[in-house]
Amino acid sequence: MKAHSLPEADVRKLAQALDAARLEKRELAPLTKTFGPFGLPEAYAIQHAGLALRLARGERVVGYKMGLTSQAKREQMNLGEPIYGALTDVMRLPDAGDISIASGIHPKGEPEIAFVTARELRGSVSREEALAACSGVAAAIEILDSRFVGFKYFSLPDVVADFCSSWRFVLGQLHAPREVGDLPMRFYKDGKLAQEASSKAISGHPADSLVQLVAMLAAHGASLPAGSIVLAGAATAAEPLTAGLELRLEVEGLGVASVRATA
Ligand code: OOG
Ligand code: MG
Repeated sequence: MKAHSLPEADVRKLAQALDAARLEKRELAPLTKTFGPFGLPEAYAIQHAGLALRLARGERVVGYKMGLTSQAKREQMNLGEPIYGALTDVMRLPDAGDISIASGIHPKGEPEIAFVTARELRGSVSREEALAACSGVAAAIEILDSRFVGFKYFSLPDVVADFCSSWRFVLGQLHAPREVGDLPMRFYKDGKLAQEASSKAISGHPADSLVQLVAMLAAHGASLPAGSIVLAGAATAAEPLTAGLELRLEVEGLGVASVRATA
């Protein structure tokens, strides 16, 4: 992993604070406010230490998410550049299933496209190479939850340290890889259209999120293993979950993913 300037004891302490907040379902003030400022290399080190805590409890990494890959999300969060976080097996929900709001803090859902890789990807790859390494693509809903107060006013290092607000995700049916560069995406709340965008809102082309992820992993001395799930980032702003709400994403040519919130 890239060098960072925080003592390991601080990295562990901050990772444990976030981990405890998540498990106890309570909000935390932004770490950069309570602990003091730190940069992105430190933030990724905290995220990796938090992941180690989860792996020690038996969770398994199943892939990665990219975040802030669309202008709509960068504006909603008032933060400026793409970030990545690990996804584990316990974050995945069945399609068309339920998620209890009370099992989180203040969850939101957002419309995404997911890739599944069949071959390892490493270093600097082209969009074509990234797509050629995929065995599947699907409509996906990411359900974010931030451990920070009010889900707002945090800095890029805060959100990276906090697993990039990862919490749960849902994949629709997997399809064979296909052209996904400009697909209409419609996000419905209880059957009413709430958000709409082209898939090109995601990094200009969702596969470019995959390219960027592989480059960011390489900067941390890692590759993207075969069999990874990759969330390319939301095409639009996220929608808060409320009890009883059904979120449904339709991606033209790629099918549907849905989830229902319960109290
Ligand atoms: C950060 C995570 C952003 C996306 O798809 O853009 C993200 C946040 O919004 O809290 O997952
Ligand atoms: Mg997302």
